[in-house]
Amino acid sequence: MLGCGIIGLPLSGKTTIFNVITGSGAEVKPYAGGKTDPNRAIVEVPDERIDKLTEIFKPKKRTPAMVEFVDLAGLSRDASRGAGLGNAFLSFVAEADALIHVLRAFDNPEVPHPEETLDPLRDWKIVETELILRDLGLTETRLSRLSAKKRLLPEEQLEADLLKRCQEHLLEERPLRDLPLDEDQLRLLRGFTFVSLKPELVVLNLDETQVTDDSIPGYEELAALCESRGMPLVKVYGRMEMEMSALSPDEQAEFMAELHVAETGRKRLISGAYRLLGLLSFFTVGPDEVRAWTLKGRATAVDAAGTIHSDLARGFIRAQVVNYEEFMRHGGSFAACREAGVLRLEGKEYPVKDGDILEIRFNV
Ligand SMILES: Nc1nc2c(ncn2[C@@H]2O[C@H](COP(=O)(O)OP(=O)(O)O)[C@@H](O)[C@H]2O)c(=O)[nH]1
Ligand SMILES: [Mg+2]
Repeated sequence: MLGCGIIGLPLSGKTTIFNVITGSGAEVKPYAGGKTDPNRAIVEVPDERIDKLTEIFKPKKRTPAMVEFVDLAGLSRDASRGAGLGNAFLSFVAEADALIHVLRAFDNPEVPHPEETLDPLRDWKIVETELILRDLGLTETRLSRLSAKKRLLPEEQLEADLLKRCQEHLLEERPLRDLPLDEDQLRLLRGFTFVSLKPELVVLNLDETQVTDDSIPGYEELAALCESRGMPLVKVYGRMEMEMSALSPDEQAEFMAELHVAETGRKRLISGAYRLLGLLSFFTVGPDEVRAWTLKGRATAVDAAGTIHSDLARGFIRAQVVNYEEFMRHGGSFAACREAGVLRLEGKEYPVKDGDILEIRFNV
């Protein structure tokens, strides 16, 4: 299962955001500073398509797509040099497929700020620098090991050249996710589990009083940075939304109207994370089960078949495909889709698209 790690300075609201995501309105656990074992939760990806398909097929079982979230202990300044929970923390970060970086924008006199003042952009840089320094350490260790060799094999030379490029980039204080790399290069780097290479979603944790952008310190610079670096930025009223999940849907709607948000933070965070991970969903439908399956990036019909069962990939003949949108346009009926000629048969190499409804024909 793919997972997102929640990172940020201590007391930025990571556990609060974790509780928003898991929908538990429980009181925030006290600051987990002395703890290295993170909280984990596997949550359902909200997707109205699976709800609609369930209404149509009335299956015995409904299985949505799932993503894991991990609430990590706070990362402090100098963590890459072993300060605080430094290295233990960074090894948990290395396990994640994507990062959710929580920045504190809320003012709360009862909750001390580890850097004393409110400055989300500065906080982002502190944590980002720790990720960069950790990766820099890894490149240096490996490069010095390679340069100690008398002669490099061709693939080692390739690795050394690539690591030098990474090192130069990191020395400019840039995360590796900004470095253009092709698939082969990414494969070469995979074993290092570089933390600054992981895609990042930035969460601005707001207080319920901060409904306008000018009430958020340094908002414009932060938004510009996220824009230029291709990082999605999500504003969430952390504590408020956490408490809200204990309320009735009507009461929730009322609060959301007051805060001028159309969708709950929970939905925006989970959907954002799903997209960030580069995931797409395809569906299988029938009287027994309506199910969303997860694929990563570019995947073919035979990859999809293999996700369901290895037998389906082995004995793959054809996939019957119709996209969800098309299916709904034809009244949610396969017969109508067939008549209209939109129900297609595709071969092994067909690139599966988000929302495809598949039926695999196979023979083993
Ligand atoms: N006023 C206010 N306080 C918040 C908000 N989010 C979190 N807090 C408080 O900040 C403290 C630290 O939050 P927590 O989620 O434990 O931070 P963590 O150390 O990053 O996990 C808790 O006392 C929260 O109640 C918020 O949006 N507004
Ligand atoms: Mg915490």
